[in-house]
Amino acid sequence: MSDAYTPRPEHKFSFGLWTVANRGRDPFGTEVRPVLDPVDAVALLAEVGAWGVNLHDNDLVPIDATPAERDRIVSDFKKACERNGIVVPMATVSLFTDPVFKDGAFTANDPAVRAYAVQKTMRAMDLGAELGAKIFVLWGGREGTETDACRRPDDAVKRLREAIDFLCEYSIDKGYGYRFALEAKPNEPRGDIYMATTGNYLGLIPTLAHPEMVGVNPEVAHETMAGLNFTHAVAQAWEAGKLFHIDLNDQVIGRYDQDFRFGAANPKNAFFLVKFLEDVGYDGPRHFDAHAYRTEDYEGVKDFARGCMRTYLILKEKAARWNADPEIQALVKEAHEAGQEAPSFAKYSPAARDAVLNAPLDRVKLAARGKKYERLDQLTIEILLGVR
Ligand code: GCO
Ligand code: MN
Ligand code: MN
Repeated sequence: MSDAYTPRPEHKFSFGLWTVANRGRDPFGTEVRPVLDPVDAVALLAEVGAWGVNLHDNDLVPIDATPAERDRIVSDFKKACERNGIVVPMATVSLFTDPVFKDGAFTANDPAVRAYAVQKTMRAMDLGAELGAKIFVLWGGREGTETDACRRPDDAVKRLREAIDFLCEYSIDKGYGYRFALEAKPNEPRGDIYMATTGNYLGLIPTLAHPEMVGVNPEVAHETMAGLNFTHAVAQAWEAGKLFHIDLNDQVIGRYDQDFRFGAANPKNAFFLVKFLEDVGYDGPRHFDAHAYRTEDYEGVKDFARGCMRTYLILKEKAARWNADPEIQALVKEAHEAGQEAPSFAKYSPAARDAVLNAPLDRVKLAARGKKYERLDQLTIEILLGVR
């Protein structure tokens, strides 16, 4: 049965191979689910109605595969994607799993490790291009420290820039047409990661050689772990023209990296996020970087994946309802009205300068106005709780 909450290709819902094939290992316990072959993961995603699958190089091709093994695996995977009508919108690289990256990848102190990280990324870009990916995510999970005795943090920034600049040139050289999406995280697996927030990357990007090729991939859990407002980070990225990709999941502030099903922890925050993405017309992939509870078998993984997409679509409908609600819209309109005659300072001129300097703005009268946000928020909650 299909309804308004049935995922369709135009919704651009994608999952990482590493998300649905996540086997539930954690620092205290072993895997609880059997290995899921990438080919079977693609079939699972098609079954639940997803549009795309994303992958790290080594989600698909083992790090020590021979060239012949690699080609066979990639060819089987491509066929599975075609058979199931699943696309590969984004590719990425694991610069965190192998022990070689214990001191970082692009920022490691050993120049040979840094070169290996760049080489591995170039090969992952080849793989992604072969599968049709146009977005390349870089998540520097190991680019950080437990002790700052190891290097000057500004050297890490310089090394990161050097690597990204080189990879942009490689994409141009090969005609891959990639857009790089940089993903921040405050900590885990390192004690502290250098590029802790989306804002850090938005500061780095204008200093790159090809800033037009580079944007961000904000993740709900990552800004939330740091106690920040995720939608604000997304909005700043969007406003800067840098929202190239997004990682949707959920997370309670102050906990370990939870990667919960989208909307599972804080539906109100998820609502404002979906409303923002839909209001501005974000048309990139809606990628779920989350995984099923450790209690689940693969039927539960399907419930998890279906739940991510269904919650997104329910919240999208709630956002449309919010936008169409006359009382809510009247409150929003009223909240934006000028309390007094307000001179414009949109453009500087001697006349505008004098108008602003001489405006008889009454601070006390302006401060006395109630904003009615209690009512506005309550109406929002009532929409979310399904009574409005
Ligand atoms: C994490 C990250 C990763 C990245 C992925 C893509 O917290 O582990 O979110 O899942 O998104 O490695 O580069
Ligand atoms: Mn994450
Ligand atoms: Mn992520």
